Amino acid sequence: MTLPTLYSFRRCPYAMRARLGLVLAKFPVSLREIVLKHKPEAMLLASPKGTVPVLILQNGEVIEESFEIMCWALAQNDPHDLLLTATSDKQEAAKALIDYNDQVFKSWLDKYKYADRHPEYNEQYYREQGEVFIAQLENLLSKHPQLLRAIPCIADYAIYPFIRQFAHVDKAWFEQSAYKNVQLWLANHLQSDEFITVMQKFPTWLENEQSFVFGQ
Ligand SMILES: N[C@@H](CCC(=O)N[C@@H](CS)C(=O)NCC(=O)O)C(=O)O
Repeated sequence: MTLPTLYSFRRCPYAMRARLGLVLAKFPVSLREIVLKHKPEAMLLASPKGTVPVLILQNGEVIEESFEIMCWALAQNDPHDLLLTATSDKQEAAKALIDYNDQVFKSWLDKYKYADRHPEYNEQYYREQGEVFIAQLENLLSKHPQLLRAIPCIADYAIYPFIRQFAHVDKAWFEQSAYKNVQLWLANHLQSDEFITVMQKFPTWLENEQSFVFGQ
């Protein structure tokens, strides 16, 4: 049986999110690890916008947004209701958190990571803008161990790869910060089997056009 093809880049938080969705759904794909500076022609033909992740289904359908890949994978198999189909208010809350992450937090994160390329403000300023979201997560995590309930849902998995990047910009600062619930939540996810699986290293597809079965 041919598997769907996933174009992926190990260190991209959007691609991590998509791989997490596939692993959580136990849905295997044929993974092609790419290099952002040399995107394969076949990927650009399928998805001219040129971002990873891209999932190409057996029927030729192309899914080129990481959140949609998660939703597609979980729609195939979601024993823990990570999609929150049973609670529409939580489903909306999850979507709102993910939208804020992608539309607002991510751009502050990029400026915090590369503050020297954005001299309008300093690193601390960019970190403080990012902290608005971190404080919101801290508040949610003070109510339950995961963002919207006792066990993780799609929002936890879609968001923590980005919080990991934020924490890594200045680890010492993050570890001494007041965000104790976020620290614990992040540390637990980073030690999880799913995260270890999604961070496996694969040779790039460009070199020998070799794909790897991922997510079994
Ligand atoms: N909205 C997209 C964003 C994906 C995205 O921006 N991925 C980055 C890598 S982290 C990318 O491919 N950038 C293209 C490039 O750097 O050339 C999604 O959710 O999948």
